[in-house]
Amino acid sequence: MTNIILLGPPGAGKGTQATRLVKERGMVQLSTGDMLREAKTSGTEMGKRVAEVMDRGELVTDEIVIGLIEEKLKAGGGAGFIFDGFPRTLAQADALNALLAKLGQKLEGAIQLVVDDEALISRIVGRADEARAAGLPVRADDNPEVFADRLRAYYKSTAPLIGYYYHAGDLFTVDGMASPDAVAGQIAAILDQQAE
Ligand code: B4P
Repeated sequence: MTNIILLGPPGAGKGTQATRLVKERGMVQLSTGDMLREAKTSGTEMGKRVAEVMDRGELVTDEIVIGLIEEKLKAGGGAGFIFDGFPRTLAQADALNALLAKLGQKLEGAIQLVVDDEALISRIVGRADEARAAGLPVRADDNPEVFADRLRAYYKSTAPLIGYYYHAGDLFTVDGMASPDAVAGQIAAILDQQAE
């Protein structure tokens, strides 16, 4: 089993790369963003609380997110889990280590996608424009004002994870400014090297 984290700011391409890894390697994507968007549409009290927080560009509580991940981990991970957008805080990182240990598993690495802030903003605006043009729903948090708050939350709560995984000897860095194919190539090289 190869369990990896895709780490990076909002719009870095974590979801894009995770989708490819599912197709190409039979891994299982655990996207907390997708899980929370699903919870938002459920109409439950929890879903309503989640919607308010996400639409402001803030982070949902560790308790909710860790609970969602724990449930999915129990279902099994095929060739391995891809953690997409999780962990986003140090408490979530500690919880993930404990959950994997309980299953007799471990993490092979955290792959950091490095993208500069300007490119992130233009990707998010681009995604919203594409959805609008196709008549699809636009994510409530994909607008420049909320995006600034998402980025602030990233630097405050999630960026410290880079040091956390670096000190654990688990950090790999890829150039997330490259094309999606080139980014996928860099990730494949890391995974193949780890498998040797
Ligand atoms: P997420 O759903 O995780 O959203 P994201 O970080 O914005 O997306 P991602 O990095 O996956 O970008 P994507 O591939 O889609 O989180 C949304 C919200 O949920 C958070 O703000 C928070 O409120 C909540 N949340 C989620 N997880 C949480 C947690 N663990 N704890 C607490 N709260 C949590 O790519 C974006 C765009 O870029 C796409 O349009 C894509 O086509 C384009 N793109 C991708 N790669 C590219 C490349 N190489 N070159 C050019 N464009 C590229």
